[in-house]
Amino acid sequence: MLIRNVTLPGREGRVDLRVTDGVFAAIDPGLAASEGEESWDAEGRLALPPFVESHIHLDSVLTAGEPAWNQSGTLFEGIERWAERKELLTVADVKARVNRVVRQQATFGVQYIRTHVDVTDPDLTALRALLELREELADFVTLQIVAFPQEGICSFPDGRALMEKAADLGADAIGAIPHFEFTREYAVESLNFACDLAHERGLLMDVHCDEIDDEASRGLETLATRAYELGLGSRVTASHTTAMHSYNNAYFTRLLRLLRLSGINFVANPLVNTHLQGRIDTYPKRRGVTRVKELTAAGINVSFGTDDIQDPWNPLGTGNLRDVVFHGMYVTQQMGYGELCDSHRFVTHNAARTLNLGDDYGIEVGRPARFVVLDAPSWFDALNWNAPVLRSYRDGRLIARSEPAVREALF
Ligand code: 17E
Ligand code: FE2
Repeated sequence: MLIRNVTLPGREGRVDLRVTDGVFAAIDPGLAASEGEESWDAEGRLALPPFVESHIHLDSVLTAGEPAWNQSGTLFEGIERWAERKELLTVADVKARVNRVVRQQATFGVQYIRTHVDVTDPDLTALRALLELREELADFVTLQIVAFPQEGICSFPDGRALMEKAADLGADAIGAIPHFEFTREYAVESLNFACDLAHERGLLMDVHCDEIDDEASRGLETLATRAYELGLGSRVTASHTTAMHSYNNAYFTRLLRLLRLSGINFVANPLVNTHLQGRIDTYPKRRGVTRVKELTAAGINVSFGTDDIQDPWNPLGTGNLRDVVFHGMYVTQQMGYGELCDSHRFVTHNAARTLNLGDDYGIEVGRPARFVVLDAPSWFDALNWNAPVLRSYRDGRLIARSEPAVREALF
């Protein structure tokens, strides 16, 4: 198969992509279609590697208002509302909602999803559903499952045993939630437990870390230290880290050295954290997004995630990562032309690094032919105009498509 005349980010001129046996066989200008070879002219449109959703809670999608809405807009009321909905979960219910959202995200060019799944449930219902879906959907999307203890590891009955059970059942990554534990001691203990579990089992880690407007919430220093000492480094991710927004600069500057040394990744969720954080501030009201610009400048890997879609923590959302980048660039004040041109990286290459996707990801000869073609000549235009993903290919197979949007002024 030949996809002719695509634009690649950072490369002058148009190139053709030849795909043979599901792999990029050649990437060059002016390739000639061979006899009978299927070919499509992209007419200069942008091709990118698939989008990577580096942080979402698929178990709770499409449950907003069931049985009650989050009226205060705080993280903590969200956790209470979710606890009510969690009682009603069945495997069939979770699978139906997740199937819908995964297909929705596929139409926006997403092919990799790291999902947190609440394991503070004695039946582990959501985890069982997601483990089934990871297999059933594997030809279309790579699902990475984080065992996420929404109500704590040390503060929830049998929390440690549930985490171990989740690892036994096949979770890909271990989570934690230090800022929700009853005490600072439990916060540290839960992080030590989670790091040891990930280390022993050879699993990835992704911690909901300091998602609170409390500058004294300092789980991150413990996580980064353990990651450093155990040599877990880039296999570890600190998600949210919104307390970092409130850290004093002296503390942050000292912390930055450790973060760099540790090699851990960060995920910011700019849509949801600008909604959940700052809720008990009067004015000035904090934005509550971690220090993306400063971490990036220090050479630390940061990606952006959706966090959630129409659930107790976010009444809105479609799963289009363009919206996350669009808002994220505004709220982190990364609006320089060069920053905007590169900003797809927060949901492509940087996110792939968060997921530890390795050398299989990217539009390069010899790699799996996974890519999307957007209806725009550049990422700058695609971002600005919310250009649809016209085609999404996975190992050379077309797995999702959309039509160009038609808009015209009638005067
Ligand atoms: N759970 C949590 O602890 N934090 C969040 N932002 C969401 C769920 C969405
Ligand atoms: Fe989250």
